[in-house]
Amino acid sequence: MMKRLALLFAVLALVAAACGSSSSEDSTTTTAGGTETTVATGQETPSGESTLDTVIARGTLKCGISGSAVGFSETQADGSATGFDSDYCKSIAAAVLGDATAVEYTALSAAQRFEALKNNEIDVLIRNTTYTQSRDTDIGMDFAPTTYYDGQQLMGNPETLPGLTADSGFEAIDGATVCTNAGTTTEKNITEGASVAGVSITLETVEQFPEAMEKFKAGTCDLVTTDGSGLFGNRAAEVAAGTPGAENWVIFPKAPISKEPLGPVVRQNDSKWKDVVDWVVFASFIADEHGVTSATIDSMMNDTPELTRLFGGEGELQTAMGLPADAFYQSIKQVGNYGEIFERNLTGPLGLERVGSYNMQWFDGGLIYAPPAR
Ligand SMILES: N[C@@H](CCC(=O)N[C@@H](CS)C(=O)NCC(=O)O)C(=O)O
Repeated sequence: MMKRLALLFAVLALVAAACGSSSSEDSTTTTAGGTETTVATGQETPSGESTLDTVIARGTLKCGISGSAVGFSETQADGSATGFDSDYCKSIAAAVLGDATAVEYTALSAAQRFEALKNNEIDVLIRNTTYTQSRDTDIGMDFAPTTYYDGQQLMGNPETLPGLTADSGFEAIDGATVCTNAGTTTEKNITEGASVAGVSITLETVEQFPEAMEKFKAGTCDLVTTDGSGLFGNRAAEVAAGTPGAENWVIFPKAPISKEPLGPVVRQNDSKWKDVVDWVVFASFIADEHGVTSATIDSMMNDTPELTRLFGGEGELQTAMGLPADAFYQSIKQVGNYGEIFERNLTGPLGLERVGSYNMQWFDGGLIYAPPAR
């Protein structure tokens, strides 16, 4: 009898330990790559309230950005930021707080970003971040709609790699030292791609992508690799800065080696907040779809019943989400629609074309598609 009781207690102890280990979902574990972290999968906000309540009570939005991603988020001397990603921080602040300037930016490296979100250092992460299965599940994030459909490419200098052209492929990188920043899909894709193609590379990772650019210019790295938009932006910036030969740097292969759907990220299980971030993005898509811009919104906001609802008139749905009725009017009025944000940050200054890319509206052959506002 005593033996059976002892066995029962031993089994119960094991069960308890197993239950205990499930609560260790709250602990941080480093993946094999050493760059991404697994975070809590349970309640993510400190006191059980939605991040929406926290942001409203604080009166500012804490937005995690890169701060050094050309065209996407570049920190300015006064602490503000410019770029496609940081404009979405502003759109969220305009919607929730009525003020696009009510944003505190935190510059984060790729390797730091998910931990910062997990630790409530930021309310939303908008940092060239690719939506992947592991980030959505194992790492405990939730992804808002994709705002930029990207793909990974490489960049090289044909003066040091003779014969390199935009038509080159993996064969051109055999034996090369390839540099990128750590904690990214980039390092995984290039390692996997080279192995599948049967070529051998030396991968060197740095903390921030600008360091990879410095090594590339110094000749320590034969090639750099990241999202195509990043390569395009960096090359344009170097040409503008007068870096000798930068205009001849080759971005290849023509067909990117991966899919990199980039967009805002929130902590998982914070559905009220995710709805807000989702619909700020969708509102920018719908305004773009109807040609409603920051300049035309006052005259066009009642052109269709959907626009009337979306911008706070009859049938509006924003107050039911915990937002002011005019939340999306403020986003568009203060920051602009999707096309304006794209043009202002990417096409205008860098020559990154939206036309012909997946970032066109669905009716123009692209993937930008918002559900109906009703
Ligand atoms: N989209 C990839 C790559 C993200 C990434 O780090 N992109 C570079 C390309 S521009 C970047 O943001 N660099 C700026 C920095 O390192 O601060 C990911 O989510 O892992």
